[in-house]
Amino acid sequence: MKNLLNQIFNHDRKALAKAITLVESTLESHKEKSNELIQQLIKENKNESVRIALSGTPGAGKSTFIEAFGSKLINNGKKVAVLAIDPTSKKTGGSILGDKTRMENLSRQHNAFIRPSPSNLNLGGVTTKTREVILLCEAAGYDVIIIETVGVGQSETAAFDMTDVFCLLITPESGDELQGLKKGITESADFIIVNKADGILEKSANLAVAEYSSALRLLSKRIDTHEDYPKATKVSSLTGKGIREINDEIFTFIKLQKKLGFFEQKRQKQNIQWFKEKLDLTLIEFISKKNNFIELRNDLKKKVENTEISVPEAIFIFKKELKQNFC
Ligand SMILES: Nc1nc2c(ncn2[C@@H]2O[C@H](COP(=O)(O)OP(=O)(O)OP(=O)(O)O)[C@@H](O)[C@H]2O)c(=O)[nH]1
Ligand SMILES: [Mg+2]
Repeated sequence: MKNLLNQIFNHDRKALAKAITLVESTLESHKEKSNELIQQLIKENKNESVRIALSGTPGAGKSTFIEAFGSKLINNGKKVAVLAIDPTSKKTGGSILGDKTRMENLSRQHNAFIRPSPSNLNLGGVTTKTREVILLCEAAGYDVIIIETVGVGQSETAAFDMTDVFCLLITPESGDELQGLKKGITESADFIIVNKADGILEKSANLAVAEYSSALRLLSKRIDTHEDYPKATKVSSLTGKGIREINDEIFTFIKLQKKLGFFEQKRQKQNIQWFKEKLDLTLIEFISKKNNFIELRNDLKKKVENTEISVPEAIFIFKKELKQNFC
């Protein structure tokens, strides 16, 4: 274990891949080793990383954006890891893999690490090990971690809960979504990036940025960021126009968040959130493995289905049984 840890700290990519496979494993014997690894890693890791979430509807240009932005980061001397929280990965086997063609330059770079999410999904349909994988990547020297997620409910929330900056990538045509997006934007995004601001779409991109900017000014401000955020900006991932600007914007934001104490606060909150999620999952896993509870659960489910008993009554019976077993 010590050996593997040292190799990771020495930026050994093979060791990193091996460690990721270990933490993603569901085997009990691997779990213990994985915990030991993460525990050591947290103690010894000195890396000051930035975790960025990039969310957007399918086809918004996320992979193309990461290709351009990631290459810029590498040119600036950074090491970049790209991970995915992808609710569709079960079907496609991780669309990010197929996407490697869209991240051709990046995937060839020694300082880039691109990893699809595994297909074993937890109850919420979101991979449970992304946090551990982030920590491993950071220990291996990756100082910018990009989490790509398709903008649908749970995976977006999961990405928000484990990153320092949340970027929402949209296309110029999605102006109509403005109303619907409003609530979600204030809750999560720090940057709204209008992509595809080139060719015939440039004009509508300008318009979209103006519309979003004025809409954002009217919204009530979040208390976990400086009042200048969220910000709307435009970019062309294809031509690279605006990539330098968004890069500067993101790092200015991080600096400000650190200065105001929000950065540390957010990470602490996320750690607690992680603990709660893990604990709940462990409890559910533990209880659902006990045969009598599975039987009781199925029996009560049937009775609820047949309207023999009400839901509160079913829960009451279940709780009584739990108490008898554990108290
Ligand atoms: N004109 C223009 N096209 C773009 C730009 N960025 C992406 N595209 C195109 O949009 C399409 C989708 O791009 P992707 O990068 O695969 O989008 P994605 O969001 O990763 O898509 P999914 O992984 O399927 O969710 C491709 O045909 C890209 O070439 C851009 O800045 N300008
Ligand atoms: Mg993609």
